[in-house]
Amino acid sequence: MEPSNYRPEPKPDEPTPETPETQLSLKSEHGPVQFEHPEHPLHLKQHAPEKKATGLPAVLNSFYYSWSEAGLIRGTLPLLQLNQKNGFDCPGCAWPDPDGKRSAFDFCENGAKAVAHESDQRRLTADFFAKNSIAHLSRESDYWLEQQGRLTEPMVLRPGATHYKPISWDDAFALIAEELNGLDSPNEAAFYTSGKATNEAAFAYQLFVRQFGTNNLPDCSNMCHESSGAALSKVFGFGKGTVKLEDFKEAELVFVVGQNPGTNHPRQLTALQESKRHGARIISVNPLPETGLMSFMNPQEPSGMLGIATKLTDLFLQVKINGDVPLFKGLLKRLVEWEDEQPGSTLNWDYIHKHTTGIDELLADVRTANWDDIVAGSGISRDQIETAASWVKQSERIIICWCLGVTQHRNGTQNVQEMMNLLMLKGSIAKPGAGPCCVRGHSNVQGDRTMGVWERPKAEFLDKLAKAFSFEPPREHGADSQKTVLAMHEGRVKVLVSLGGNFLMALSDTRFTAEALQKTRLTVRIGTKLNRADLVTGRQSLILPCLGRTEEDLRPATPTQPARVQFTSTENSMGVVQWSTGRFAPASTELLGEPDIICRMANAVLGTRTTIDWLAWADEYDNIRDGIAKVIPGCENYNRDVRLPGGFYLPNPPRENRYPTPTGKALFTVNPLPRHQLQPGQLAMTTVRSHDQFNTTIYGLHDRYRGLHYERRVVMMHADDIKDRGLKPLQKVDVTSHFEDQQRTAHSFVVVEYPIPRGNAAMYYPEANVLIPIGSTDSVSNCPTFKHTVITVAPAKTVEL
Ligand SMILES: Nc1nc2c(c(=O)[nH]1)N[C@H]1C(S)=C(S)[C@@H](COP(=O)(O)OP(=O)(O)OC[C@H]3O[C@@H](n4cnc5c(=O)[nH]c(N)nc54)[C@H](O)[C@@H]3O)O[C@H]1N2
Ligand SMILES: Nc1nc2c(c(=O)[nH]1)N[C@H]1C(S)=C(S)[C@@H](COP(=O)(O)OP(=O)(O)OC[C@H]3O[C@@H](n4cnc5c(=O)[nH]c(N)nc54)[C@H](O)[C@@H]3O)O[C@H]1N2
Ligand SMILES: [Mo]
Repeated sequence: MEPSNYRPEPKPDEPTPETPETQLSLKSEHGPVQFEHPEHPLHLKQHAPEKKATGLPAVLNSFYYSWSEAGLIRGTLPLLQLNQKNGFDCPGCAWPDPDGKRSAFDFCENGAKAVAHESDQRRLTADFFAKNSIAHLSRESDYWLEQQGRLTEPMVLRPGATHYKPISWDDAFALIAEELNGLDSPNEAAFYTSGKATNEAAFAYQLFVRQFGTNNLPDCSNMCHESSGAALSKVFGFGKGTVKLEDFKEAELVFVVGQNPGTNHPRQLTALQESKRHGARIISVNPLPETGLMSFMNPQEPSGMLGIATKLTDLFLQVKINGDVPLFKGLLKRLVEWEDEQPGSTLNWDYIHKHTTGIDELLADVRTANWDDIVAGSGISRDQIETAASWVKQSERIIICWCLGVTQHRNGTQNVQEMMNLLMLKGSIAKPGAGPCCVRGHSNVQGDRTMGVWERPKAEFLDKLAKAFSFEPPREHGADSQKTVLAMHEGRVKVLVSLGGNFLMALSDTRFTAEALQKTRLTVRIGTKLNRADLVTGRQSLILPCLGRTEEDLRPATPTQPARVQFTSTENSMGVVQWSTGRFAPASTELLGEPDIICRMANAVLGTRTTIDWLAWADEYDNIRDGIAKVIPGCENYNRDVRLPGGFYLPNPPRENRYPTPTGKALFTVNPLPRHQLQPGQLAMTTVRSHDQFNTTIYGLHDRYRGLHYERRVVMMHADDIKDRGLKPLQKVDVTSHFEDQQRTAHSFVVVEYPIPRGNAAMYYPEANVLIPIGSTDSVSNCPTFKHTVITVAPAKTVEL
């Protein structure tokens, strides 16, 4: 088998302060730094996309990758503990674990890679930072940076310094306190969260930030499912999906929209297989024929290991990029036509009358929608819409699953709302086998929101926080991720603290975000591995290394107490909260748990201005959980319930047909067809993840299912679109994006022929982020339009990168 990972050699040359700025680098007081690194290690190899997902190759790949990163023992043991009731929560995606018995192999290839990446045997020591300037490091690829191993001790980059130097934890916290307390207003600081942070870390963090005095709590959710939260809150009065894992057995029809589960949520394929085995049909809606959607070999079954696959998708609707509102409007229109022809035949009036408002406006909108616009906008024929609509008509129990292909658009919120209209017309909610299934990304992104990490907190939440901790939290809404970048760029935000993640590479408009970061006084990142956000920094920068999920957070014995292990807890995509505890020796004795770091930081920054004994919280996470119990609905007995085997479900009103909207009913919404006016030569471009990455962390250079190997700087295009532009497959090109009167160019990509609709293109995230305009966001949720950028593609010019 081809290796999933490879080890490039570092470049020996050291840039000098005189090195000129290039397309990809900026000057800074720390030397010239590259905010992006184009990597062409080997030549692109393209095979036909694979036809079946998972099975033996995936299991072999898991072990192969784990052993090469972590060694035989440290590589294998964590895999067997993944997602077990007494093990740790998978640091990969947020797909839930079964409530009942769990198989020892209940992990997926990509969960295994996430674990192995953390179990890395290599170490980044002070010596490494002494040898390598940040200018030098920035000339290495993102892949190379994370390959250097685990961070082992706190490091600081001082004003004008070219190298990071070690700093003690206490001095690091003192520096943060000095910078934060020196600001003119608490709103001059922002506190980012990546969705891996556990509930304890998230709760302590948001409380610290609010006691400090701001709601500037941007998070990765702002760039991810913000549109889902906005839509679900408006429609149902509650921002989460309602489906449980067992519902998949009872569904008659399952939609999978804008999602690539074979790569990003592999364990979802088992649930879809269950649906099929219980007689359900599956409709997939995607511009790309993703392998995992089509058929699946279950690695937990002998037949799956032998390569016998279950066909998953019964109807593949290959929508155009952003064709989802037109498609769903077509389905709604056909249902309403049948209902108008034969009243009572198609819609669930009982549900509509009892539980909803707004039906008249919806019917008027749907009746006047034009079939030509629907077909042109969606790219789906009347015949296919007819088939899909007839299946909807015949089904009472419908699940709609969706992810980023739906949310990251200018009308992402409306995409979700239009899908919810369909469920509501059919009364397909609040019953077994039916409802919205909003498939979350990061393993605890949903939990972080539950715990209060949100820049626009509700008044009730702040009231409870105020009462529980006797302080007056700030009421003014804070900045989300996009607004934080703009505020840093304008000099209004001067300190950025990141709880995990990679703010630089995850955000849109990489050059603009890099400039914004460089204008700050201090950037702080709590992380496990080095990434580019540690190299494109403020005037000063701190790297605070933390324990990973797999590692034991051990408190040694004291004269008064025996040794204790601290555990944490997370919430999955379906609202189940459970504990997670690492079993392995930490990568370094200097590492601290994330909650520990946050509480010590809070103690240093807030000093006597706090009502909380932060050091007691740092020492014993039960104290944090007692705090959670006072504030978060459904967590009243948190310390007890979280210890239950398999955890507990959080309350979910719409699951019980209760809708906490202003009217107490679910709301039908009217969602206009998006209008896109592409000029001649332009394409609509979407960004996707490969099979060998977790967000900005690149594990290797194989996108196995799509058949693309050894190159990530690709533009997937329809064969005729390549020909029309006088290009050839595998030709080197430059890509330019067009937004308002702005243009951005990304150099040195390769065109590949791919079965994608005409007029569409796909590129990988994060390489394409230089093209995504900072100002292009969803009009309601402000989520960046990562799935729709207007581009042109032209033969490559030779430029100095
Ligand atoms: N292994 C692995 N697992 C992950 C992640 C990872 O990077 N690696 N990331 C995690 C995170 S944070 C998240 S949020 C999720 C992301 O999970 P996904 O949403 O599956 O991730 P993407 O690769 O962005 O895929 C989006 C899908 O939408 C399709 N698409 C693009 N544009 C459109 C459109 O206009 N309409 C429709 N209907 N479809 C469209 C694409 O072809 C692609 O199949 O996965 C999580 N799990
Ligand atoms: N073009 C484009 N851009 C996108 C997207 C897209 O689809 N297209 N998707 C968006 C989405 S959905 C998301 S969620 C964001 C992701 O944005 P982020 O969450 O900010 O990015 P990640 O790549 O997940 O973060 C990786 C880093 O997290 C750190 N890390 C890993 N494990 C731990 C841990 O246990 N603790 C701590 N403290 N740190 C840890 C490591 O140092 C690693 O380098 O990107 C967004 N950006
Ligand atoms: Mo995400």
